[in-house]
Amino acid sequence: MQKMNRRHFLSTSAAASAALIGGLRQPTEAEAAGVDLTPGVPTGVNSSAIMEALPGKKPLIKLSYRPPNYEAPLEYLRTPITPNDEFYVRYHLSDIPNVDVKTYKIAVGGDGANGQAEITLDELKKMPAVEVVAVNQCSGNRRGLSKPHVQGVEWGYGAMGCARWKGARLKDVLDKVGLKKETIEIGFNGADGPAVDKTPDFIKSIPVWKAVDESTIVAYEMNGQPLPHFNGFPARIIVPGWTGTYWIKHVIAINALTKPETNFWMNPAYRIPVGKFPLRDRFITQENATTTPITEMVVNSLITSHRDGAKVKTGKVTVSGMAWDGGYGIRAVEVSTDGGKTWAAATLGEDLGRFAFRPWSFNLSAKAGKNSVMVNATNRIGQAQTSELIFNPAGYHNNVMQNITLVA
Ligand SMILES: Nc1nc2c(c(=O)[nH]1)N[C@H]1C(S)=C(S)[C@@H](COP(=O)(O)O)O[C@H]1N2
Ligand SMILES: [Mo]
Repeated sequence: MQKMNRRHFLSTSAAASAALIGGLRQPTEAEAAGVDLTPGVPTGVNSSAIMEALPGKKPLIKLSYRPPNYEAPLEYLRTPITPNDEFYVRYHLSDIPNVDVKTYKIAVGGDGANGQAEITLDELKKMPAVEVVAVNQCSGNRRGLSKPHVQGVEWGYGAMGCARWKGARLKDVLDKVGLKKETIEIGFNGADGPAVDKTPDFIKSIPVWKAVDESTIVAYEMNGQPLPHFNGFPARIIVPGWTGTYWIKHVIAINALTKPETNFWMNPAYRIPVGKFPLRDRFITQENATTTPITEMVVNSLITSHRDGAKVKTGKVTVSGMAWDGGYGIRAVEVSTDGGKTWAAATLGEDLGRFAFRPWSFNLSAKAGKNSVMVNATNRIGQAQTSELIFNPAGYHNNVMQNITLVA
């Protein structure tokens, strides 16, 4: 299988933009022949994936069309802010309506609320606005790399992106109704629905302490623009630090709950084994003896400048990428060129806040032949990446240090 080089990438994206007007474009022959879209993902999956542009998007790696699951190729993750038309798309349900802003409203209530309210988009925009730069990463990002192999969408490295989100604080939205002291969780529903009756509606909840955190918002802007349709137009929940599953798109209901939300998407879905990951954020009302909902992201990094096996010239090579975590902030990124025996500090780039991608770069001297490059990020509470996969049945939280080979 041929590697997707820069030239190939540019020519296909130009062709794709030209073909965008008509909606879904046909893959080019080269794409259909199977470029190496997500290095490391099993061959069968790789060969069935193609680059395809959804309306309003540049070509993304298509993993499924109904529901739409499209990940970003490495090239889109080279900047700390991911452009809206390059941002990945993840859905569980196939019936995704085009929301009409004239009739759109969010119903706020639930048995834990003192009252009920309906909030239009205009009203949401009139509330005090806040901005937060935050990484949206699917819990299943890198699932395709899990060994042994697990069920679910075979994501490579690109089920993530980082954007500047603007909206009203969820806390202020909840203040419109007032919370009873018995409230333990805040639940969300979006306008999308299942295409077949047997798929449960996608409803998620978060603990009340996370809901009233000042960084948790109901966003209507992404990078200064209205949210793209496929990223939740006209409004979505942003839960900085936590994986994308809670970031409900096209949100139409926000409910204060006095009992734990029990639907399929809270349990058994989106669960991790208790005690296996070094996480602080707990979701106690959902915990049981063996599993707990996935919450904050684990500290992680990605090399975005080069693919595994990339050809380089001997001498100075600058390797760069992104690092991120669950909101403590990145303290250091280190690189090893001797398989992990010794490590040297990478240079950190612009700090867009503790929830954002932190760019890093490192100059190495490539010698003729194979050059190993390993990367490890550490956050401000001292957590670092793992060298061995922490296996779990859903393939979540894969933060194994990358170890790529550059060939000079
Ligand atoms: N309404 C709705 N919101 C949703 C989902 C969904 O299926 N429906 N999927 C969630 C999951 S699992 C993820 S990872 C993120 C992905 O966000 P994105 O599509 O904007 O990249 O959306 C979340 N919000
Ligand atoms: Mo997800």
